[in-house]
Amino acid sequence: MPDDIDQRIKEIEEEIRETPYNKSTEQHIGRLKAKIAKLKEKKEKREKSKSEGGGGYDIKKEGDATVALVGLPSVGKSTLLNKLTNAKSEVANYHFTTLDVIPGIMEHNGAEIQLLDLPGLVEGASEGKGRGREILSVIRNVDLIIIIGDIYRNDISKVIEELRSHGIRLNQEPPDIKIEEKDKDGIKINSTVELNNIKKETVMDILREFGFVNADVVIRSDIDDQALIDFLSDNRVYPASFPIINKIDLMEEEEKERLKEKLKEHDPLFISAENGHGIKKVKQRIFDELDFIRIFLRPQGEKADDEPMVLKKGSTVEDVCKKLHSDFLENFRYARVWGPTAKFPKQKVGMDHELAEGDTVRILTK
Ligand SMILES: Nc1nc2c(ncn2[C@@H]2O[C@H](COP(=O)(O)OP(=O)(O)OP(=O)(O)O)[C@@H](O)[C@H]2O)c(=O)[nH]1
Ligand SMILES: [Mg+2]
Repeated sequence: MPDDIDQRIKEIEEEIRETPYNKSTEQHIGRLKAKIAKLKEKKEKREKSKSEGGGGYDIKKEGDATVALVGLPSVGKSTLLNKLTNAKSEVANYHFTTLDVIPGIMEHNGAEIQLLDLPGLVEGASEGKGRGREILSVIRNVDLIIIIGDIYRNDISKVIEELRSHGIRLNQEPPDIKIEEKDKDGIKINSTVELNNIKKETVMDILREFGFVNADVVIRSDIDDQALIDFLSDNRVYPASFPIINKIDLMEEEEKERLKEKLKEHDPLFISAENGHGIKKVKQRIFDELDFIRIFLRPQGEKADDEPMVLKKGSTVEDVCKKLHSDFLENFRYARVWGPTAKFPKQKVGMDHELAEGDTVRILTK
C-alpha cells in the first residue's frame, strides 16, 4: 500500500536536502524537521496499533542495570555473552542463530549487571524488518548499549544511524528545557545559557509546529533544532553506549592498525570473544559506563559492612530501602549518613537524601 505519510516525509526530507543551511534558512529547516518528527510519530502510532498483540519480547529486568549487545548477525554477540556471564546462548557460524532475547548476569565490583543477547539487527530494522521493531523496543529500555561489529562488518556509524532513526540518542545529555503552558500571552522564551545553535524564532516555530500556543519556555542547555524536536517528541531515550570490534584473532597486526585508524572517531575496544582477549577490559568498561556508586550499610550498634551496596548514580536513601526489603520502606523513620554527602558525621536525613560514592548509611525503622 503506498503510504501517504511516507510520501510526505520523503518530500520534506528532499526539501531539506535541497535547502542550503544558513542563518536565514535555519528557521525554515527547523520547521520542516519538526514536521517530519510529527509525521513519524503519527506513523509510529498507527503501526503500533496495527501490531498490537503481536509477540514482543517479554524481558524481566534483573540486577543493578541492564545492557544490550547490539550488532549485525554473526559478529559474535552470543559468544561474548557466554564469556561475560553464566549464560549459554547458542553460537553458530550462520546468521540469525539467536532468535530470542537471551539474558545473562555478569558480576563485577559488587554489581550484578544484566546483559541481553539480542537477535542480529538488520538494516532497516526501524522500518520493521526482521523482528526489528521488537528488538528495538527492548533496546530502548536498557541503561547501556554495546554496539558490536567484527573485523569484516565494522560499520559502526550505520548501526548508530539505525538506532538514531528510532529515537535512540547515544551518549547524549537530554536537553534541559522547561515548558509551562499558559492560557494567554503567546509563547515566551527565556534562556539561562547563550544559544549559539538556534534562533529564538526557530524555537518559536518548532513549538508552534508541536501545537503550543501559549507557554513560558526556559532553555537551560545550548540546544539546536534537533535537540528541541527530540525534547518535544515523546519517544526519545538517551542511553550510554560504546563499540566493540570482535574477532581480532583473525587479523594481522598491520591490518589491525589500519582498522583502528579507520574507526578512530568511535574508539572501539578490539577483542576476541572466542579466545578471551580484551574481555577484562570489556567488563571494566561496562562497569564504568554505568555510573554506579558504592555505599556501605552500618546497622545500629555494629560496624559498617565490608561489602558495598551498588546503586545507580543519583540514588537516594529510598533506593537503599527498596533494595534491602520492602519492610524498610514501610517502617522507615529516618537514616543517618557518614561520608561525602553528610554535612557532618552521623547526619540525620530523610528518604529523599541523595547519596554518593563512599557514603555510609544507617536505616532506622519503627
Ligand atoms: N575467530 C573468531 N570467531 C568468532 C569469535 N567470536 C565469535 N566467532 C564465531 O563467529 C560465529 C558467530 O558467532 P555468534 O556468537 O553465534 O554470533 P552472533 O552475533 O550471536 O550471531 P547471530 O545470533 O546469528 O546474530 C561463530 O562461528 C563463532 O564461533 C572470535 O572472537 N574469533
Ligand atoms: Mg547470537
